[in-house]
Amino acid sequence: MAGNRTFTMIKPDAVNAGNTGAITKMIEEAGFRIIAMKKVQLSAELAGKFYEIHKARPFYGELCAYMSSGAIVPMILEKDNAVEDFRKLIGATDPKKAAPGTIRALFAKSIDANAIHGSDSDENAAIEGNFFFSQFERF
Ligand code: 3AN
Repeated sequence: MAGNRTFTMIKPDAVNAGNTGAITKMIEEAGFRIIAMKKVQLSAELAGKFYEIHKARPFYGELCAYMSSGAIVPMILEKDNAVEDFRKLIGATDPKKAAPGTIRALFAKSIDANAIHGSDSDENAAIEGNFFFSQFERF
């Protein structure tokens, strides 16, 4: 059975552009319940830890620099089939390929500054949620 939780972060481009509220509204209107949410800025070192699985990829350095360049809004979300349904809501990694009406089609600027993150599996959703939130920050 598919898990009912996923993890997301609104990225610096979207936070800086003042789109936190509009994106959060789309998330709630799509039926996701916000279990945990905060606004933080990662150090380059912590961004490197978060994206450790991408360490071998050519864009790793840029990705870590970008993700630590400004505030982000991480959240844990709950809904049936959360991981898959949330990936549909955000659209493809490259906003030029993201389906119309998806969060990335509406708000992303480029493949790296692509507005929002969504976990790609139940296992990673749990790891990523635990990276940002303690047991006392979940509702
Ligand atoms: P997604 O976030 O859609 O699961 P991944 O896991 O392939 O995409 O990549 C993780 C993050 O790395 C993306 N959200 C994006 O910000 C960045 N990224 C992916 N591919 C590229 C690329 N070719 N150039 C620059 N950044 C990229």
